[in-house]
Amino acid sequence: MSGKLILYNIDLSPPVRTVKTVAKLLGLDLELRNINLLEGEHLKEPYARINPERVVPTLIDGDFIIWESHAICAYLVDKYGKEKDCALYPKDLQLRAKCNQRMIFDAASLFVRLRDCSRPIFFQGHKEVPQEKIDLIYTAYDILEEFLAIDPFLVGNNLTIADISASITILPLEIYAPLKPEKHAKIIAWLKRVSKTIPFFDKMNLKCVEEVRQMIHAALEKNRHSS
Ligand SMILES: N[C@@H](CCC(=O)N[C@@H](CS)C(=O)NCC(=O)O)C(=O)O
Repeated sequence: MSGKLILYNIDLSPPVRTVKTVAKLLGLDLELRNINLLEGEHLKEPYARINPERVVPTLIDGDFIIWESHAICAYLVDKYGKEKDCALYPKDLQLRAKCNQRMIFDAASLFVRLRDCSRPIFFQGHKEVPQEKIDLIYTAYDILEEFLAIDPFLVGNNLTIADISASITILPLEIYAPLKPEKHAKIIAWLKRVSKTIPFFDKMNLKCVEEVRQMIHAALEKNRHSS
């Protein structure tokens, strides 16, 4: 390694926690540099120069800069994974293609639905989450149930970075659209399986999700009382 890996961080961000989870599974140390999103630190220099998309996380490895949590995780496994870590991002081309597809589902469907509920509450003073947005989350859950119809994980029998990213997105999505045991039994069982497979999963995530839940409720309350 050319030096310490630097990760631009905010604990409350699911994509950041995904990268931290993968790095920890690989036994990598990260130097965390906190970015205060609520104060707009990510929109200004010097961060805006490092990452023109102005989102976290961003990873710096020597003179190499990469952002987008899924791309970061794939890079970390490819570059630093040992023999025992290979299954996290399968080398078999078809399994890898499926893993990429599931990660893009997380980035383009699950995370976007989460962002579309949260941003208007924190940045546009919205007083409630429209039912259409909640319905869209439930549609994404239905698709995920189908992904999990046969195999225990999103790509066959082993945990991959697709499971890590999607499960970490689902936890806060549940604040808006709770999973229903009668409809989402496979997702519920899969979340338990992921948390059992990653010994620090609950510790890494549950407190942060609770904090986000309280922030959302407080922001909604404040927005409802302002004219
Ligand atoms: N698909 C990206 C999403 C990154 C993202 O949107 N991160 C949020 C924090 S959870 C952010 O930086 N938001 C700032 C903004 O939207 O202004 C990833 O997985 O890294």
